[in-house]
Amino acid sequence: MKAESIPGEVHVNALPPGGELVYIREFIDRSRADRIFSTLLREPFWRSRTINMFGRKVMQPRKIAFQGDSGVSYAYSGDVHHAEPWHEALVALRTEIEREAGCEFNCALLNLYRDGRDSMGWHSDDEAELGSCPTIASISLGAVRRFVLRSKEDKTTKLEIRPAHGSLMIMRGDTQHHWQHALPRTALDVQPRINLTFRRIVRPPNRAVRRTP
Ligand SMILES: O=C(O)CCC(=O)C(=O)O
Repeated sequence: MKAESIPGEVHVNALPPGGELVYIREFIDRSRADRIFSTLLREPFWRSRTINMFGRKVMQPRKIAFQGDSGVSYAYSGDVHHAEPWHEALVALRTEIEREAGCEFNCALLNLYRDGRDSMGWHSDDEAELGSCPTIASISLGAVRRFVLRSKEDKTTKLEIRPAHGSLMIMRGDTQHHWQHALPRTALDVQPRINLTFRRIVRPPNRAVRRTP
């Protein structure tokens, strides 16, 4: 399976046996996407984090930030993170994404992939604090990278998307129950990419932490 895209088109991919992925190629117009990308890239809030894997501390291959409403916490990368205030560039964007997705978000995880060596390993966004069928809305900015999904039931069943600069991808329904996703590293010479994933924390984390390599 492969989702091809043409400008402005909306793709809705059913993900049997459960879940749905919506891809909107030109959710943010080019000049605004350029502005948000270059503003966020310059911000000092990006952090390198370690993750505990099999008793060892490993540096995560990307930089991250976590922003949201006051008092929101999220357990990931081996720790509980408390939301920093929303960056002004994300405030209007959040409302537009909520309108599109038909639900509300109270936080966003920001990922900065500096080059092709930065990546995100296979995982599902299935932490208990996101509730049982979370809607995850993901904005891509900057370099185009491969975003891949694979079925948990049959790991050879895959879907690949190359999210465009300014695009929006929404995973909803049972997607996190049946599918994992990843952003693989690449040997290609690629420029930085920023990804903003808007989420809704529905209950406080219980320190059962997400470990995403
Ligand atoms: O950078 C991406 O598109 C993937 C981000 C992701 O998988 C996550 O934040 O859970």
